Amino acid sequence: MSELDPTERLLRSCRGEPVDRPPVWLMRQAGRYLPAYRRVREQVTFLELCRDVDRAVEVSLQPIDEVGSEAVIFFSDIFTPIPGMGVEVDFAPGPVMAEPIRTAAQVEALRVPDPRESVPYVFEIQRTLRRELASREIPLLGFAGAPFTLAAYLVEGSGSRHFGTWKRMLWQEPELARALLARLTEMTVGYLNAQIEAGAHAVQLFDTWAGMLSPAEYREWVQPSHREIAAKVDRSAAPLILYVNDGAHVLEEAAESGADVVSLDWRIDLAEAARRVGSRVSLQGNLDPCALAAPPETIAKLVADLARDAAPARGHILNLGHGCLPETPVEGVRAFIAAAKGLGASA
Ligand code: 1CP
Repeated sequence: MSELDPTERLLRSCRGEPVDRPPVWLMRQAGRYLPAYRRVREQVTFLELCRDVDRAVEVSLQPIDEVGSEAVIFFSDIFTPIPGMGVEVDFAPGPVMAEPIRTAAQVEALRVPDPRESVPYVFEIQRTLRRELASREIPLLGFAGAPFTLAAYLVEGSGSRHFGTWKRMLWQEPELARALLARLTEMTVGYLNAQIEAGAHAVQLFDTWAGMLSPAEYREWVQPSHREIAAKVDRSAAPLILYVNDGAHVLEEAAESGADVVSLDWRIDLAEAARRVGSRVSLQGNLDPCALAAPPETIAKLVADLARDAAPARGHILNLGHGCLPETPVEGVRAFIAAAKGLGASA
């Protein structure tokens, strides 16, 4: 097959159409492992960086020039749209709520504003990126946090090992938990559709904490919001990628969410995942981010193994199994992307 441009390659892979080789990008590809990011970050706080259109565009583009990534994810955080709902959030370095959400009155007070008004800079960043990327034919990815993961932080008040307060709420005050998830689902649908309108070629939903539930709990507390989002987001304009961290035990449920792509962490082999999902969805992943500390030859072998294992899937996007870590050697990231690009040459 003749060489596709990176946008066409990504969109075709999402939809399970033939490609010359798998596309490649990395979750958290803009961040502290890059000296160029650290230089920008020294001048501003994380929140300022997310709201500063010029700087956010600059760090979003860094992975293209610095490591050769083939997609751009706009620089932001899953908590960016939350202050617009009336919740005060700070970063230290993860999200911290001034007042954790624990009562019905707090849930009822949550607003679902038009994101174009509450976070206009997000769409300005995306429109600018689309213009910057047009000549390079690089796709732009939008994203949002999934309702379950957002709720976990909102109720707990910050990151946590087990999110015990949030999990107790599921059992002690299920109606309150359901109301919170419903509000977040409505916000997420509007937020993703506004990103698609601003030019995102594809959008990713990050469910970092959904994997801590049993399969039955996942079907009750997670899958309904994924399905509602997949049904209401304009997937004809932009495919939906669903990332469920630690989700090998709920792979079938993720494949039946209505998303176009399921993004997996490294705890499952792509060959097994491909067998289990069949032709329902494409796959994304799934190198352990720590493996980027290996020598370049080892990384090249790991990339070839991932591509081979994922070959029976209807489509595959090469990526990590979770976000790139701050300690990651830049050379390891370059080796990962170079190996992915080399897959076409040997095919
Ligand atoms: O100090 C700094 O420079 C801030 C560190 C940082 C960065 C670089 C945070 C705070 N967020 C981000 C960017 C970010 N976060 C992106 C940017 C785009 C990219 O390059 O991929 C994205 C997509 C996210 C998404 C995100 N934030 C998730 C979901 C994905 C995942 O990694 O699991 C989650 C759970 C968060 C919360 C968050 N924000 C920041 C931190 C340190 C955390 C984790 C908090 C914790 O639970 O410990």
